[in-house]
Amino acid sequence: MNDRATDAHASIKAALKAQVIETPSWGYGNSGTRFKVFAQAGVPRDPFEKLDDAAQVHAATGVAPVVSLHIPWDRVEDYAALSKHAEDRGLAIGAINANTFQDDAYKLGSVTHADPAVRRKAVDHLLECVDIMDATGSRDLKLWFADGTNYPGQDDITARQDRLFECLQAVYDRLGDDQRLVLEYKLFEPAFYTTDVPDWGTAYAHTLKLGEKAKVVVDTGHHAPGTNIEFIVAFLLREGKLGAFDFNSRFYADDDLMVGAADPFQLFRILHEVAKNGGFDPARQVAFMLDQCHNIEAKIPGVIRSVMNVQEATAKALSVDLDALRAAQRAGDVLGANAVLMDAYNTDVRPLLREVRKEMGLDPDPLAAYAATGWQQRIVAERVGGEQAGWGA
Ligand code: PSV
Ligand code: MN
Repeated sequence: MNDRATDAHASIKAALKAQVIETPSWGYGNSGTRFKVFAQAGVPRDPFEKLDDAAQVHAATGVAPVVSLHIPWDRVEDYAALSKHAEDRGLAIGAINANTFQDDAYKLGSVTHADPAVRRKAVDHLLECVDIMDATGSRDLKLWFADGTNYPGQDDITARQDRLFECLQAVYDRLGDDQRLVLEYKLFEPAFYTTDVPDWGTAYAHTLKLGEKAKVVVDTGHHAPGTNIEFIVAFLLREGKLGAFDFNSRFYADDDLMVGAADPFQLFRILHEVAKNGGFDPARQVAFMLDQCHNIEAKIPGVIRSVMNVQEATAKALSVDLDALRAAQRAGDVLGANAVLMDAYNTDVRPLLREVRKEMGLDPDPLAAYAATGWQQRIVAERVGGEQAGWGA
């Protein structure tokens, strides 16, 4: 290796060691489609046990020390105790995901509902989530609204935007100095005609109006097929409005499959924009979260595999020779520029990641490391009785 290559190698390794991937509490619980939830043996029965499983993922990978919660699925009596439970296992509480989509009152919407009493109920829940952030040290309130309409004429599109903004403003005003509101968009589902926050433009406009503490969440499964997600990422980063990712992969709609499973090249292209635009710098405060459901695969190994997929795409993205890329771009060398990018994508970064893990004092193979702990056999034997956690459907 020449000096330049040695420096690049060292800085890629440093960035990989510093990476933080946030895992979702609901990924450890039972889940399924709207047709069937398949229960698995050993699944957690409460949020404390979910954190115990998340700690296994962190122990095996060394880069997953943060766990997002979902309220009410993770509602507990004592949030300080939950936060302490996390801390004792080397974890921290990440985003608090609000839920205004599973109550009968929300049939026609939550924060966009025509009835002020329903909007009040929704805002009260969002404010409860901010209280939970205070108690757990969480930085981010993550908002996704199932709000929308199924039929033309059902409700007034503009009035719904007005109601949405008014509610967002009330919640934004309650945030502490170091807290943020991150707004997630999704093209459709459960509403099929209009959705009130369907795309990044709508999320961007609302967060821009709200202020500095409001950012956009890009859930990779929430776009129309063929959407250029890396463009959205580049744009939001440029505007300082990229708050977080919800990583998962999709073949059809919001499939919530393991990130990097369906289209690893897309994940690489997205993370290339992140790397090129400084998005891995902790000061930019981009949260790299998973939002997945492991319906048929083993859950803890499924989360570990997902973390590894993000690491691999990150290592490739960090391997792009940006000087060579920019030189080719300036020269109008279309094929040369494309080749620089493809060289990085086609690099086998697995040996590099094994090296990184060894230097972090970890087993180079996280899945083998997890299997060797015997944790899976232990939870299957011990977690009997009680009600297994699920996503509440
Ligand atoms: C909605 O589809 C979503 O992506 C949001 O992030 C939710 O909070 C999450 O899934 C879990 O339901
Ligand atoms: Mn999501």
